[in-house]
Amino acid sequence: MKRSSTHKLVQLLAVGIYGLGILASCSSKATTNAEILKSIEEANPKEMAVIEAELTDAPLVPAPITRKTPAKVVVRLEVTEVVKKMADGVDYTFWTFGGSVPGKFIRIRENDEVEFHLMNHPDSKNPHNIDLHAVTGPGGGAASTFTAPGHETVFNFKALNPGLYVYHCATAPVGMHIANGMYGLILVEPKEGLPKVDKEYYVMQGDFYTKGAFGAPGLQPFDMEKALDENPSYVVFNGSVGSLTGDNALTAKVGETIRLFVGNGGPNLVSSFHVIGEIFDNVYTEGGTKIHNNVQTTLVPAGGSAITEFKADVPGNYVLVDHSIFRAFNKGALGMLKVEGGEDKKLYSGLIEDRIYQPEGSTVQEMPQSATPKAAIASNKDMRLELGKTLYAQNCQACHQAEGQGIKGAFPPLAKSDFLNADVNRAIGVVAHGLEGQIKVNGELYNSTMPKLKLTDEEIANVMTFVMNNWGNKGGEVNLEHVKKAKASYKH
Ligand code: HEC
Ligand SMILES: [Cu+2]
Repeated sequence: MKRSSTHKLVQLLAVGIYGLGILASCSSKATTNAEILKSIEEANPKEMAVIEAELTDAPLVPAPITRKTPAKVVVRLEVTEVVKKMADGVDYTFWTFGGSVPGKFIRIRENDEVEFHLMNHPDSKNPHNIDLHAVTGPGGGAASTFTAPGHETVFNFKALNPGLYVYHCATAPVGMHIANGMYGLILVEPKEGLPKVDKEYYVMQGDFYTKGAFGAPGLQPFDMEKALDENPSYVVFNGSVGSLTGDNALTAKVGETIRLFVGNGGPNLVSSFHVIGEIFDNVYTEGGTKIHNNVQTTLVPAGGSAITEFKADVPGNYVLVDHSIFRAFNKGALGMLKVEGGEDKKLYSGLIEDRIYQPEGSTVQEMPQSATPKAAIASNKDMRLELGKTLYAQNCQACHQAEGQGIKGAFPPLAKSDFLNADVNRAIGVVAHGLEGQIKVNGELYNSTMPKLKLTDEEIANVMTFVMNNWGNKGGEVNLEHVKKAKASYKH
């Protein structure tokens, strides 16, 4: 204590003289003693604190760094090879930094000196190493961290550049190690820290290559052919389909500021990261220092990152996607941010009106008196089936899929649906009113939202007749009477 306070005094004196010198020689630039002291401390810290790094699993990130000086930070990261869920009913042997995909989030400060320990669990079948893009040095650390199962390697590095960096395994075959999930993010906070926000989350995209197609059940092996063709069966956030939906959704309150640390492990695809219904106020493009304002979609390269910030102004569900949109709706790259709080109708009104639009000269003019649109009326079951087929393609197929098979974890099947066949009235009600909340279909839980669609009773009868007479459902005809009754008795 005493020693360091005398040190301080000597240093302050030195700073004082140095500062006077600067002030005398350069009057245009006001430099305070405190600033000079700080810069001296930065350059040669006296006694560096030794800190054990706090590591977190996605979507959580360690707390912001409040230290004003660099420290010696000890990072211990353990590689394990584990079987985990890729999607409902689909398993995969992931190779992980810390037990899950993406790897643990590491948070350090510019000029920190990191003592990095890489442990490879004795049960692993492969050697692994680590290349941290935040490291200046051969292989980003890979050259010093080749670690056989049951071994631990150690190396030190100094975090020279602030930014959000990807780390990944770089053991041959490199592509396969990355394709199996060996990547994560390390944040090097700038000396001055990042501006305070209310919520911070960790989201990392990756593409996966399985022998079976999307949704094919069971333990799926890695498919080298598909990886070479860059034709993934899965593109997901945080290691699995549904990792950020339903109960796993990110949350925020109206008025809060949100920062997403977004990474892309690849191995192959570039992400067009977008949050449906939000505009990023700030994007630290490619995880660097430059901030772009008012961005809709930001590119996150394979092996790259971005930091996005926005304020939650309007309550509702916001969907995180790779805007290469088939990946989102058909391969898993879809997450959810639930924003709760009061509405401000000035910012977003919700639907105010839905009325018939008939431009002048429009051909739809047979019933000028009527407020309802002219729709084809089915006079028999065959006609219902015919019309229902088109209605299905236009209104349902995007979610429930062409053969009514649905998408596991997101959209329940209509094909052989026990939910549907057990109570057709209830199903009609679902189509007429929409549905929110948890339901069980063929043994799978769904906890999502089916929107209220704008269909007439006639159209509902047709599309439901079509659904009931296809894909192994129990048949029958749904007519106008059924729809009216079902609507009247519907409660959910
Ligand atoms: C935007 C996506 C979407 C569209 C479009 C959509 N649905 Fe759904 N549907 C869902 C979701 C999600 C659920 C489950 C809701 C829940 O979890 O509470 C669902 C549930 C259902 C169910 C009950 C569960 C089952 O599998 O039997 C039926 C029946 C149904 N939808 C029929 C239809 C029909 C018919 C159409 C077209 C007229 C349609 N849906 C259009 C998303 C959609
Ligand atoms: Cu590896």
